[in-house]
Amino acid sequence: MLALEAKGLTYEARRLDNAKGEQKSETFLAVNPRGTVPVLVCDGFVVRETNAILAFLEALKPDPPLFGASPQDIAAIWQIVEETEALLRTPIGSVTRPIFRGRAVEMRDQIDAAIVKVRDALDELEGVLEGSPFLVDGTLSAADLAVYPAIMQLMRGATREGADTLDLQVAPLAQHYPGIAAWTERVAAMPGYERAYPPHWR
Ligand SMILES: N[C@@H](CCC(=O)N[C@@H](CS)C(=O)NCC(=O)O)C(=O)O
Repeated sequence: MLALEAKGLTYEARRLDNAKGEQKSETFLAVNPRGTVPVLVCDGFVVRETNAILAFLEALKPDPPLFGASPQDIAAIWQIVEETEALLRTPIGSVTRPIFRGRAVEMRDQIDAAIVKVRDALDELEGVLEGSPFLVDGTLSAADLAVYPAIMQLMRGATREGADTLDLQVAPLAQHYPGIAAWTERVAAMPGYERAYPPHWR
């Protein structure tokens, strides 16, 4: 949805509640047999997989580019997009899932191991964002849009009840990672950000 906003495309957002089985309903499985989100439907054409959706939007509306223009920028953006899953989303999920489920105390060993990997990745991002407003070439790109939701997920988890019993050392973000904190504010200032913000995250 952030990419749709960045491209200035209009869309209708539909939220599915997986806990209520909505992603496995007959209606949704007819759209995406894998039952996963996100899914984009454009003029009856269905695209699943976040990165496939981003590539589709880039081809549909090249301006403004989210995947760069020079070979160097294109490579740098794809590198971050590809690495986000392994280096950020997976360890962040290992930290936040137990917190969201109220199981922080019993899952402490898993969280302690994962937060080390998360902080390594955050150190790297901080190094880049100390000297640049966005991750690649000083301009908002798919790299920022891939990393941002993962960081927000981490911060939602780190400020949840129960997280105070842990030693995450990530919140407040501005205290631990001022460059990343300032970058989150720049992303949040983009037009349409409020529209794209998941209502159930508030
Ligand atoms: N690699 C896929 C992952 C999709 C995915 O697993 N989405 C989660 C929500 S973030 C989901 O739908 N989980 C429910 C399920 O797998 O049944 C993508 O980036 O789109």
